[in-house]
Parts: sequence; C-alpha cells; structure tokens
Amino acid sequence: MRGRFITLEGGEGAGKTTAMRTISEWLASRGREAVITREPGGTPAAERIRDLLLNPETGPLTPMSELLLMFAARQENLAGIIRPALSAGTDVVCDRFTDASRAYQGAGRQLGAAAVETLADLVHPDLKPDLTLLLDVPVALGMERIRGRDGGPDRMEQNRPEFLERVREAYLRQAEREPERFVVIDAARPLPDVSAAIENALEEKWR
Ligand code: T5A
Repeated sequence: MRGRFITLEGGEGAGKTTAMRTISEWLASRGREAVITREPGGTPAAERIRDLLLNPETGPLTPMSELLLMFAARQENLAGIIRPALSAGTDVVCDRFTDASRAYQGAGRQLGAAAVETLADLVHPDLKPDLTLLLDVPVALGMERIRGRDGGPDRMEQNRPEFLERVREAYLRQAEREPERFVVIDAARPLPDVSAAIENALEEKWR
C-alpha cells in the first residue's frame, strides 16, 4: 500500500510553518512514519534551484522560466524523495506542490492553466495528493505577518498585492473544483484554532 500524500498550500504569511508541525505530530501520534519535504526544494539539486528562484539577486525571470524551474525542482523531489517514500508505504507531507504552480505561475504570472497542466501531465501524470490543506488568509494580513522577518522578503515575496490577490483567488477556485481533495482552512484565526482545524481535517479524512 502506498503512503498518504498530503500537501500544504497557501499565500505568503499563511502560517505553513506551524501547520507542517501540526500535521507531522498528528501522523506521529497515529504511529505513521512520515517524510517531510518542500517545494521548490527537497533534494540537494532542488534546493539549489530553490535558491535561484527565491534569491532576490537572481532578479527578474520570464514567467515561463520560473514555471520550468519549479517543475525541474519538482521532478527532482518526486524522483529523490516523494515517489520512493510513497512506494515504501511511508507518508509524505509536502510544503507546496503543483497547486502552487497553478496559483503563482498560472494565475499570478498569468501564464494560464494550459502550460501548468501540460507540465503536470508530463512530470506526474500518475500522482496527485490525497489531501491538500489550503491555508487561506487575506493578502494584507499575510503581508503584515511576514513584514520585518529576518533577511527581508525573498524574490517571490517582492510581488505586488495584485499578484497575491490573483494567487489567492486561484487557490480558492482550485479548491472549489476539487472539493474531495481540498480542505480550506481559515488561517486568519489564532494559531491554536488553525491547528485544531487542521487536526479536524485529518480526522475527517482518515478517521
Ligand atoms: N512557489 C512555490 C511558486 O511560485 N510556484 C511553485 O510551484 C512553488 C512550489 C516559496 C515561494 O515559492 C513560490 C511560493 C512562495 O512564494 P515557501 O517556502 O513556501 O515558498 O515560502 P513562504 O510562502 O514564504 O512560506 P513560509 O515557510 O515562510 O511560511 P508562511 O506560511 O508564509 O509563514 P510562517 O508560517 O513563517 O508565518 C509567518 C509569520 O506569521 C505568524 C508566524 O508566527 C510567523 O511569524 N503567524 C501567525 N500569527 C498569528 N496568527 C496566526 N494564525 C499565524 N500564522 C502565522
């Protein structure tokens, strides 16, 4: 039996750090072995692609290059971490996956759905998450939360609010299209409430 594939999504400042911990602890409390990974990133090569994508020194990239680099990193993460773990029956919790490309490059960068879906069909035609938790937070609140963080904004966080509004809308539309896979969590609430909602979603899925 393959492991469970859980992904976490959301805009900037949604609170994914605490959410990842909540998911890991929930799985551990049920005696499930889980591998934690992130996108872009995961393997050494994918982490180098991540640095290229997020380091402000990279400067502007064409939206198509950005999308291709996201999928190059994804292919490495799939081959090196995600697929081997799932095949061994180990659960995988991934901080962002292809829904982020749909939201950020497809909608945010306005590349459109077709380019993203073409690459998704090429890179993982056989695989999609069993559960996607979408931490939804108003753009202004998310930006407020990350303001003043050490090191300043990364290359993606430098995007304008209009971009982030398109990202948020695209995530919510994707969740509406796939209600059996997505659970939308109101991440504007205090952290303990967000954690409780995540635990509820996991209980509902695998009671
Ligand atoms: N990307 C990624 C694409 O464009 N396309 C793709 O295909 C993929 C895979 C990297 C970037 O790459 C883009 C999206 C991203 O821009 P990332 O590493 O996930 O992705 O980067 P971030 O979105 O910046 O994620 P973070 O790990 O920084 O997490 P969050 O969720 O932004 O922020 P977090 O958890 O650190 O919280 C921020 C602050 O808010 C507080 C926290 O304590 C923290 O101080 N906070 C709360 N405070 C009060 N109440 C709450 N409920 C709170 N939740 C959090």
